[in-house]
Amino acid sequence: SPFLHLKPVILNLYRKVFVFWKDPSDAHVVVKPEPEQPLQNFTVCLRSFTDLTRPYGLFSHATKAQDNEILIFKPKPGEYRLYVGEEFVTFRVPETCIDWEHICASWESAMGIGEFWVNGKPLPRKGLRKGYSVSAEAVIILGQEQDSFGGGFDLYNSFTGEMTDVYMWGYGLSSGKMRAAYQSLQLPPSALGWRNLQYEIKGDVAVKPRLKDMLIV
Ligand SMILES: *[C@@H]1O[C@H](CO)[C@@H](O)[C@H](O)[C@H]1NC(C)=O
Ligand SMILES: [Ca+2]
Repeated sequence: SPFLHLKPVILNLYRKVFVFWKDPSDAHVVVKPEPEQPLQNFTVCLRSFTDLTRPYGLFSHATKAQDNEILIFKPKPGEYRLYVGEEFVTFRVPETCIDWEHICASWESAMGIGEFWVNGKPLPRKGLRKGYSVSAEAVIILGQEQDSFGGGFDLYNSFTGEMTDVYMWGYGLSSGKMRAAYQSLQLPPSALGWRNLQYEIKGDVAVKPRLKDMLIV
């Protein structure tokens, strides 16, 4: 597994961002959740800033069996895809000006309901993969879409821009906590957290202080 060679830095990235500055690129960031466990429920949140109009992968959780085990992918402006266990649902979002965009995606196996929140507001819920369990032995990568375990990137599906506030929980966040994530308020303990992120940068990604005109305090 790529983790055998992972020498992760564990850092509080508060008020910092990853700058994915090369386009196209195979650059990415490997992140490691704690604990690693099979998931019947999850929530992933992150904030991104880009002027890309081509497709790109933001959050890619792949196992040896399935590369799109959990995937948040933007095929074009105004659309996000949430994949769970190789199936996906599409969430349509208003096309906005170039600004920071905060998203949270959650899924619960019992009913197979997926939620997608953009800038603190929910979109109509959609269903997929009822009764499924997301496998724990995964590689989680920011800024690329995996087509094989830990790799198989399409350089023209890479993310270029800035990313911050990446979190993952092994349960569905309440509406109040979804809004709290958008507002950068106090959040419950998470499997992946921006303030204690276990990560390794691969390639042309820089850690920089966030710019002052960022929307959120
Ligand atoms: C997943 O979420 C459902 C609904 O909130 C809950 O009933 C169930 O116990 C959760 N499963 C796990 C393993 O946490
Ligand atoms: Ca894939």
